Amino acid sequence: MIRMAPRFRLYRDRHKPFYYSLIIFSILALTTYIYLTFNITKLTEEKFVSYSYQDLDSETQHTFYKGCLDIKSYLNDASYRKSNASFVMLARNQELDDVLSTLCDIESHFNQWYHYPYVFLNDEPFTEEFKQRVRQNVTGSVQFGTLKELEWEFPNEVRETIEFTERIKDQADRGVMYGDLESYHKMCRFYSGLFYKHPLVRAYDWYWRIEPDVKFFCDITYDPFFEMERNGKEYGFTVVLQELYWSVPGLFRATRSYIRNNKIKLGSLWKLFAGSFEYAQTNDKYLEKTVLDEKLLKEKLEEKIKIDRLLQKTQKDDVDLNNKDDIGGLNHLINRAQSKVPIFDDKIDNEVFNLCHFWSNFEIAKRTVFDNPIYDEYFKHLEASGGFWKERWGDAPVHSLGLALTLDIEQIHYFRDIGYQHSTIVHCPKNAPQELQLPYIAGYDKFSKKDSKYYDPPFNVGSGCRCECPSRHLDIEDTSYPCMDFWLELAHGIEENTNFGDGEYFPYVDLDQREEEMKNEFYSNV
Ligand SMILES: Nc1nc2c(ncn2[C@@H]2O[C@H](COP(=O)(O)OP(=O)(O)OP(=O)(O)O)[C@@H](O)[C@H]2O)c(=O)[nH]1
Ligand SMILES: *[C@@H]1O[C@H](CO)[C@@H](O)[C@H](O)[C@H]1NC(C)=O
Ligand SMILES: *[C@@H]1O[C@H](CO)[C@@H](O)[C@H](O)[C@H]1NC(C)=O
Ligand SMILES: [Mg+2]
Repeated sequence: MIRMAPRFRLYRDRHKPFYYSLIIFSILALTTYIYLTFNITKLTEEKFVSYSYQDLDSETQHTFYKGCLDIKSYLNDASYRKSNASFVMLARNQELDDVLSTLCDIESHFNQWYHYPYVFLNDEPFTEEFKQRVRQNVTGSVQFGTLKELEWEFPNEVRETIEFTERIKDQADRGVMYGDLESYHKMCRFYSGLFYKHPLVRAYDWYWRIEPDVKFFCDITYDPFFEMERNGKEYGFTVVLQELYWSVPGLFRATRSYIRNNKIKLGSLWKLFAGSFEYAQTNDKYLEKTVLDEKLLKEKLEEKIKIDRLLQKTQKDDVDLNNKDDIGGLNHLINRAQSKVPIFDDKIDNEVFNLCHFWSNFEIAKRTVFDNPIYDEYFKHLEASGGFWKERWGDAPVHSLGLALTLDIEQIHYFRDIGYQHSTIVHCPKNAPQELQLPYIAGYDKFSKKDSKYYDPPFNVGSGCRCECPSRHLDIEDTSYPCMDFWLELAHGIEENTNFGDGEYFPYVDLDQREEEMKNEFYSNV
């Protein structure tokens, strides 16, 4: 699987003997290298091959297609119908250039063939110039909407408090990213709980959220809305990563209290965002609080077994301080007396937020994943807690936790074949093999493109169509630890150490049983 540097240059010249020994040495080194790599790879189950070079598909989670499709026949297929969908972008008038740059990417890579409409939203009216230039540069219809003051601003009773200004200001002192920008808080609140209620957004069943100054790198030759619908998907993402802890310290507590008070039965997507402390089933209160994983289980059970044995011996007055086992038991007893039961500040209902979330500046989703009573009430609950201004809750973690209230992992789609960049974060796939690439045919002359020699080279397990990734980019897929790992475990149904069913976690191991097994192992030959 590992690919080696494509070419290296040897300087053939005068010193032939040196040259030959160099070749022999190289061959030896190479053989050793291949041998070692092969074995290491086998030993570590290919852990060292970056995700971006691997086939990550599973039966339920895979790209809809590999490479490019013939768009004409796709559109003419009897089963195809255009979805009830639109793009949605919130933007300011002064961002026009960045807006056009995004539109250019969207049109040239996708919409020139599909002509989906656009909805633009702004807290102020869009200028004529903005509207005109946008209309000139897209191939779908465009609607411009404003937000009534009530939707955009925080509620009056909140804005009038001194605490409101103070809390936003003090986030600057505490170094919360964007924390002291009131407009940023408003934007996060708007995207968290209001955009899907806007009449222009409600006029469609599906939406694709885009932002000014984002980039797309690959051609999307199929209709993502239609494919999601036909594959039972409701929410699609391109980037999953961890949130900055200090922007959301209270979000998980507020979310859990909503779940508890409303007896919400969670979807299996919850497992992507919540870590569970429900590890061991036991009546022993001490062990229940301390055994949180397999390593602690071994440690703490051994301790318990040895202490129990020592105590038994004490009763029979049979303790022998020259006996290694008895001394061991004593040491365990002392260790236990000195050790503290761990306290977790953020352990709520036996769970912790792992900070993973889908990055919401890109979303392709069914509107009703948010526009439904459960999510709506959830937003109201969050709003009432004040977290959108007391802290700087982003719409991304709010969306993710909110989605997990209702959705199962199978309803989520990873658009791995869509190359995307927002700020410095890039996901860009490897191109599918050559036989799955097709020549580019412009839907509109103005989008005529560069020569195919500029496309990235094909790759045996790639999925992209005519991608031109930024050179030497570090893919977020390879750096988004631990979220990508969690996603892949769930996508492949191989997550370990968790039992989740009926909307909640339950203990993973029976501690009494493990204790019996361990005891037998220790004392079988006594
Ligand atoms: N109309 C309007 N749009 C806004 C406002 N604040 C943010 N937005 C839009 O909301 C989206 C996200 O806001 P940004 O400030 O770019 O947030 P970000 O992308 O997380 O942060 P950056 O990395 O700084 O770009 C963009 O589409 C902005 O145009 C606002 O006050 N008014
Ligand atoms: C937008 O359209 C106008 C008029 O067709 C054109 O002159 C301009 O170059 C376009 N801008 C972009 C960014 O495509
Ligand atoms: C699209 O969906 C919206 C919201 O569900 C609905 O009101 C509208 O009639 C639909 N449009 C079409 C063309 O089906
Ligand atoms: Mg931005």
